[in-house]
Amino acid sequence: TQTLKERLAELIPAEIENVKAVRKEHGAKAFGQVTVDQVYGGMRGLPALLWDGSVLDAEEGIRFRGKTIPDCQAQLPKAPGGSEPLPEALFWLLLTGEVPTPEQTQALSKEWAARAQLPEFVEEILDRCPPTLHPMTQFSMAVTALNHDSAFAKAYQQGISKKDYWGPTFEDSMDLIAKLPNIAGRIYRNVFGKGKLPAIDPSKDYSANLATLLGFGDNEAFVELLRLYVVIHSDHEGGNVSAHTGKLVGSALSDPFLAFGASLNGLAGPLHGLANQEVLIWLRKMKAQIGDDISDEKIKEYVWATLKGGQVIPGYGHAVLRKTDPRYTAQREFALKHLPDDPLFKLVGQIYKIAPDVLLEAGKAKNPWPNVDAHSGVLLTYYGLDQMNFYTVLFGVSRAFGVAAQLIWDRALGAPLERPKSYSTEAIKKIFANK
Ligand code: CMX
Repeated sequence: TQTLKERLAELIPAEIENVKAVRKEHGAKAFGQVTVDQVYGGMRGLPALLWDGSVLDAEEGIRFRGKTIPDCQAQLPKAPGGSEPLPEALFWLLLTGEVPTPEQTQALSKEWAARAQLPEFVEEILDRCPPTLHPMTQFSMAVTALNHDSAFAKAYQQGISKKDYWGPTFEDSMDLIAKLPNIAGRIYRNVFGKGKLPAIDPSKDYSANLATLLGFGDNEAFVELLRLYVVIHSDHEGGNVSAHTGKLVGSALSDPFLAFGASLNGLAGPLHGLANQEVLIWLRKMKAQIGDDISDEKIKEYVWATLKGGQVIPGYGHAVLRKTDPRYTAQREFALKHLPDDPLFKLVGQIYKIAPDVLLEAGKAKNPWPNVDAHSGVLLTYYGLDQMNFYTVLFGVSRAFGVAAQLIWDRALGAPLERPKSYSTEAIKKIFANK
């Protein structure tokens, strides 16, 4: 059967022609106006980036190469006896727009297992980190250090031709994804005193290995959760902080390790990926304050108190979405199937009935509905992974899939250095002085 790299090599020439044709026909057309408010307002809604793996609709949520999360659950290959899609298959889909065969999916599991080992010095870097250093900081350091063995950086030094950039970028991306379970597992075990890291099993899929490295490999339901988790966290179009950062840094021809290390530093922010940690902290505080018998009225008061304290409700709101995040819904459905009576799950469901009305009444947030981070921690906690400052690492493992896929395409399509225009407030005043 054909490998992912072989299939990609077939698809690239046609896509280069496709892009040429689009630019020839539409290149000079305008999307619309750019307002001064967008410059001050975090570029919200500004059409500025090409991103092929996924597109986000404000009402409907994410589609990976045109497929919704339920489509992926129905159509992508699964593990024997499993019902969640395999992240291996999702990566193939993100890169090619096609659903791989079960054999092709399995070949990716094998290839990633074969590439999983870390250089010894990276293991040492992690082992020397104090357990008080945040897991995301450790994660970013280790990923950045993998640049030591980058095929792209080496090929560039040897004078590789621009048209061949995608090949070593692909190799680095495969290595990056393959090595993440060992990095994540090592951080988890070091920080939380969980003993020695077991070896990767080449006969197991990516998520099963990740679960084993974290110490939960015997729990098949947890492995299924990780499969779903990685798929839904993989990609969320190009403008979010982690995706855009990876693309931006990659545009300087920094290799995938440097580019994705930068993505992780953005994901580590509380308004982005760290929100999954913040949700759990917020829930625990709520329980500590209110006790176990939590009425709707008490929740309402707690949500109001958070807002009045000048803080955000973590896990609620979104820069693009205007409805409940389908990634939240997918996790809720998983919970209904596997842990319907879990008290923390019930609490999250209860908050879902209350927080949106409070946010609407407060009148600031454009989207009062929950996002992906409102639900993920509760599922992990249920299976015993209750060290919440580790949660964003799992988001990071997943986000590598989307960022890597676009980095490969960016190099294949010869994407240029990113360099938008900036203005000072004085310059803006001058430009519009007489308009
Ligand atoms: N709680 C309280 N206030 C909120 C809010 C929330 N959950 N969501 C938005 N707001 C506020 C904003 O802080 C902003 O206030 P100011 O005008 O005082 O600055 C106002 O409502 C308008 O913001 P917005 O246009 O609705 O939202 P943005 O596009 O600026 O920001 C986001 C989006 C996600 C950062 C914001 O909704 C938020 O802070 N949510 C909580 C953190 C969170 O869950 N982040 C995870 C997002 C998903 C992910 O990336 O992982």
